Amino acid sequence: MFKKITVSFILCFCSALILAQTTIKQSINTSWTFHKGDIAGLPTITTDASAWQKISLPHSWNTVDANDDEPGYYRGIGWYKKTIYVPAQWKDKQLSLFFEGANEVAEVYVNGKLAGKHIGGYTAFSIPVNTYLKPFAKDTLTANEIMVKLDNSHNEDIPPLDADFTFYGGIYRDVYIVASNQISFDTELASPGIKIKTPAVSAESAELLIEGTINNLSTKKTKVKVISEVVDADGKVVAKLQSALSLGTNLAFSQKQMVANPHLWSPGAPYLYHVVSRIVDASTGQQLDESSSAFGFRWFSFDADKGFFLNGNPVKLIGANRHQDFQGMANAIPDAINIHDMELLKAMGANFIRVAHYPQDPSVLEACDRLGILASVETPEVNRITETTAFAENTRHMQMEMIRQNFNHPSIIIWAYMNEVEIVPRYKSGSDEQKKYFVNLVNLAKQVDSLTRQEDPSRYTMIPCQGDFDRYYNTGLAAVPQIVGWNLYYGWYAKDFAGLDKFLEKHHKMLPTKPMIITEYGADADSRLHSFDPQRFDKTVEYEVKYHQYYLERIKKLPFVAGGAIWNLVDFNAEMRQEATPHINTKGLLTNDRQPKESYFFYQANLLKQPFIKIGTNTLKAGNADENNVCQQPVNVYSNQPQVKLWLNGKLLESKAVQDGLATFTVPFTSGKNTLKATGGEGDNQQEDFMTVDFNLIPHNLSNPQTPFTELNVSLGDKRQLVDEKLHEVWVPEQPYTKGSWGYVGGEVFTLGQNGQLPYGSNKNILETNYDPIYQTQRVGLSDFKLDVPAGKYEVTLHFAELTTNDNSPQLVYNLNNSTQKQTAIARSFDVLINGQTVIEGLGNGNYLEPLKAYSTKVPVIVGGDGITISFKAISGQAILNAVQVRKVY
Ligand code: GCB
Ligand code: CA
Repeated sequence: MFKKITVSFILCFCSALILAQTTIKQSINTSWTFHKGDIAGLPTITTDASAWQKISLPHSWNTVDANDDEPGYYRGIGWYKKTIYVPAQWKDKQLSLFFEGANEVAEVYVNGKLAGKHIGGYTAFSIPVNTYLKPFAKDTLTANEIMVKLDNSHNEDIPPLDADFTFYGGIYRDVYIVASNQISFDTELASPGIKIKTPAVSAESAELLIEGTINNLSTKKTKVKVISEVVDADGKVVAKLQSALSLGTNLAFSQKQMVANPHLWSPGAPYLYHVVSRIVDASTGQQLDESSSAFGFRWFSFDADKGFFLNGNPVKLIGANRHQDFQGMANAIPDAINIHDMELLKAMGANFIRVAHYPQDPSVLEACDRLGILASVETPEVNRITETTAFAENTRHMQMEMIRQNFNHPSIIIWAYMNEVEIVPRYKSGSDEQKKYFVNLVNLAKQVDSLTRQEDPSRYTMIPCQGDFDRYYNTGLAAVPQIVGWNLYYGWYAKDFAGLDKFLEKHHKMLPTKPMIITEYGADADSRLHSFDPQRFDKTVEYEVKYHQYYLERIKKLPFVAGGAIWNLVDFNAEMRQEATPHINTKGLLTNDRQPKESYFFYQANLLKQPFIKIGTNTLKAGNADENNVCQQPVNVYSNQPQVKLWLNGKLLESKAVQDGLATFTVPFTSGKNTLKATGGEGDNQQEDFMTVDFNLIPHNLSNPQTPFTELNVSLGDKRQLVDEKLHEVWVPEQPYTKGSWGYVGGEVFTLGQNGQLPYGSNKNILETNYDPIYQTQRVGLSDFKLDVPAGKYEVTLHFAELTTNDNSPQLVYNLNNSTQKQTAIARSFDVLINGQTVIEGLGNGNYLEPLKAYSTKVPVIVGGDGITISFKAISGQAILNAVQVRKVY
C-alpha cells in the first residue's frame, strides 16, 4: 500500500514537471549508423543491402586516412541514419534538429523528405522538422527516420578552400532534438534566443540590455510577459525585469537594467552573471519558454600605441591559437577535450585564445568565459577566396552565424575573418586579373567588416594577414579591419629573428593608427627530437624553445604590440604536410595527444604568478661516456623563481640564476637511473620537481668489461637525438669512428643542396615507418661503420631510405623546401658486408631501395675478437646508410 502511494506520487510529480517544461533539448548522439559514400536511391529507398557501420557522435570519417601513407583523404559523401522516437506529448510542440557542427554541406532528411540544408562545416544550424514527421501516435512514441547526407568535397563556393589543416568530414559535434512551444524565443541562425548587451560598463555602474524576438506560430493573438532574472555568481537574483507584450506573429523586446558596482569580468577574476528569461502567458501564468545565458561586465579597448586595455588596465594578450584536433579522433572530439584544452591554456598562464581558423565547439567559449580567457573567433576564409556571389554569400552568412551564435560570451573581444587570404596567388603577379581579384577581395572584406560592426559594435574586427607587409598594405586589405593580425614566422620560414623587429617597426610606422596583434608565431618540434645545438628547421624541442624565447621577449617589451598568439596550442593534422611526423603540423606546445613539450613549461615559467618549477627533459637519454665514465649533458629547469638549484642523486650540483624563466645546468649522467631534483623559492614559495632519467651511457671503450656494451642506435647524417619513450630507445647522432669506439668512416651528410633550407636531411615523408626522422637523414658515400665491441652474439639492424626523388609535384605553400632546385633521383646500387661477409647484395633502386620508403633488415652477427665492421661497396653511384642499430644478445 505504502509503496503504491509513493509510486503514484512520483508519477504526479513527473507529469507536473513535464507540463512545466518549456523548450526541451536533448542530445541524440547515440545509435547512429554511417555509410561512407553515396547510395543510389537514398533517402527514399527503405531497405538497401549496403553495410552501415554502427557509430555514435561525435564522428569523423577521416580518423584513419588523414594519417596513412596514401596521399589525400576521403572527401565526398557520407550518409548518417538514425531513428528518433517522438513522445505523444510533443504533439503540439515545434520540433527541430540542432547540429552544433557537421562538415561541410549537410542535407537533413526526415522520413525520406528533405527537411533542410546547411552550408559550412564550423557553425551550428537548426532544422525544423514538424512538417515531415509521421502522425503522432496516441499515448506512445512514434518512430521517425532521420538521414543526413553530408559532403566534404571541395567546393569553390564554400570557405575554406585551401588551408594548412585537414577538412575532416563528419557530424563531429553534438546533435540535439529540440521541442519548443508555439510561442518561443526566436533562435534564428541557431542563436541562443536572447541577446545580452553591456553597452556601458564602469566600476561604478553597468548598463545591461536583454534583447530578443518572440515567435508566435500559433494563430491566436496572445498577451505574454517576458520576465528576466539577472543572477549573480552566488545564485542571488540581483535584478528582475518584466515586459508585457501583445503578440501578433512575432515581436521584438528589449529590457534594460542598470547594475550598480558590478563585479567585473577579467582573466584574473572571471566573474560570471547569468540571465534567465522566461515567456509567460499573461492570462494563465503558464511558462511558455525559457532561455538562459551567462554574461560578464567588462569594458575594453585597443590602442595603436599602447596596446590592449581591459577594465581600464593595460593587459598584454598572451596566448595561443587552437585547432579542434586530437590524436586518433580527427575533429570528432568530445566536450571534455575541448574543455581540458582551455584548462591547459589557462594553466600555461595565458589570457588569450585565437579560435582559429573557424568557430569551434560551444564548450570552448563556455570554458573561456568560466576560466577567464579572452578570445578572438573567426570564420574560415583561408589562403584565397572565390570571386563568386555564392562564395561571398556563404562568407557573410558564416560571419552572421558566428556572431549570432556566440554573441553573449564575455570572453570574446574580436570577430575575425580571412586568414592570409593573399597567400595563394589566384593569378599571375601584376596581371589585370590579379588586380581585379584584389579589388574584389577587399570589397568582400569591407562587406564582412561592416556587417560585423553593424551586428556587434561592441567588439573589434580583425584580419589575420601573413607576414608580407607590403602585399596586405598595397592592396588595402590591412586598412579594412579595426585590428590587423600578423602571422609572423621570422626565425622559422624566414631566416632571421631580427626580421621580426623590423617588421613590427614597419607596421607601427606605416599603419600608425592600427592596433595590431601577432596572431601567429611558432616553430615545428617533434617531441621526440632533441639537439644540443638547435637549428632552424631541425624540428627539435630545443629550437622551439629558442624561437619562443625571442618572440615572447618582443611581445612583452613593445607596447604597441597588443599581444601574441602562439601557433599553436596543440599539434594538429594537416594531411598534406611533409614533416618529421607526417601529416602533423608540430608547432604545438602540446603534442596531438596533449603531452607538453618544453616550450609549454617555458611559458608557464614566464606567465604564471604562482610559484612554478619544472625540469624540462626526457626520462630517457643517451650519450657517450667521457674518461670519468660520465656523460655531461644540459638539463633545462623552468621556473619563475629568481634562483633555482639542481640536485643529482641527492647531491647539490649547482645553484643558478633564472633568466626569463629558464636556467640550464650541465649534469654528469651516469649509467642507469639518475634522480634529478630541482628546487626554487623559499619558505611558502618553495617549489620542487623530480625526475628520474634512465641514461644509456655508451662506453668510451666498447670492450671495457667494467662498462659492458648493451645497445647502440645511431641516426646517420643527423645531429639530433631521437628519444623514443615508447620503445625505450634513444637514437644518437652519428660520429666519426675512433679506435676502441664506434662511428662511420668516410662519406658526407645528405643535404638537399644549395637551395635547400634544411640544415641537413630531407623533410619528405618516409613511407612505411613512424620513425621518419631517422630515415630523413643519411650519410652518403661512407665506406664503413665500425664498432669495436667485444666477442659475442649481436643483432645488427640496418635502415635505408632513398632520399632523392624525381618528385616535382607542386609544393604546399608551407613546405620548407619549396625553394629547392628540381630534384632528380640518383641511381645507386651497393653491397653491404659485415665482417667481410656480404649480407645485402646489390641494394638499389631496382629492388628494395624505393624513393622515400623505409627499408630495414636485421642480421645476426657472431663476433670474434675484431668487433663489427659494416662495409659499403658501391657498384654504381654512392652507398648510403640512414640508421643503424646494434644490440648485444650475449
Ligand atoms: C600560417 C597559417 C596556418 C599554418 C601556419 C604554419 O601562417 O595561418 O594555418 O598552419 O602558418 O604552420 O605554417
Ligand atoms: Ca592519407
